[in-house]
Amino acid sequence: MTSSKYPSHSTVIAEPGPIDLDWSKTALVIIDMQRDFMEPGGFGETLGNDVSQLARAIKPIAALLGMARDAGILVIHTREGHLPDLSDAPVAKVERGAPSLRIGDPGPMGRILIRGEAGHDIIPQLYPLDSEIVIDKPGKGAFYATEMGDLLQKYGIENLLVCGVTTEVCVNTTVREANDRGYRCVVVSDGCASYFPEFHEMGLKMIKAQGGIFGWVTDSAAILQAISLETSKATATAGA
Ligand code: C5J
Repeated sequence: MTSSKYPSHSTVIAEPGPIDLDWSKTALVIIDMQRDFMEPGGFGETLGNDVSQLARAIKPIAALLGMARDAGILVIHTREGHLPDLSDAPVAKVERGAPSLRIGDPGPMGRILIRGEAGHDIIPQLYPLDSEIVIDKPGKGAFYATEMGDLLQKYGIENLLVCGVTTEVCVNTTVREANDRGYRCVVVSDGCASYFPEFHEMGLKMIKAQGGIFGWVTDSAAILQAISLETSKATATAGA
């Protein structure tokens, strides 16, 4: 964290209980906000999903992204996708189900879920800055076959604020991977979405159940409020 305008740590109201976050050891992880999942003609729609269900996560993520950029909190974007020759795509993944187009097939936004194609890119509203980290992942989790673990270690990160799509697939898989590696994961409920609202609800419940078996759940307002409360306390103390 590089800005003195923000506190060094804050207590965030969350479930199953509040969590104190040292912002210098916290990264904002934005999972797979790609055109392939968010827009018509991409991977998500080929699977028969209503992609409009995911749009609700954009505004809360944009608010968190703005705060993180302002405060100098490490931002990591992820993208699910495969190499053009599909050498990193398991046959079991490519051949699964009965999609209208399979991974690698040409679609309206280029080849489905292939790195470098328009559909693989992140939506304009949340587009990464050149200075931000973008992790390309072949799987659902952000740690499998990626540099995620090394990067978090390099930056001294202990806590992850996780948002993105979809709640029960790539968000949950990443949180489970991170939890096993010792990271505290705080999942932002309104910054996640699913094609299936009931899976979104259950995906969040699974994380915070049993005393927070995989992590914590909060919302974007609670994070923004925790930061601004601590900031106003610091300002009042400085002025006393
Ligand atoms: C899916 C993802 N749902 N990003 N990927 O296949 O959640």
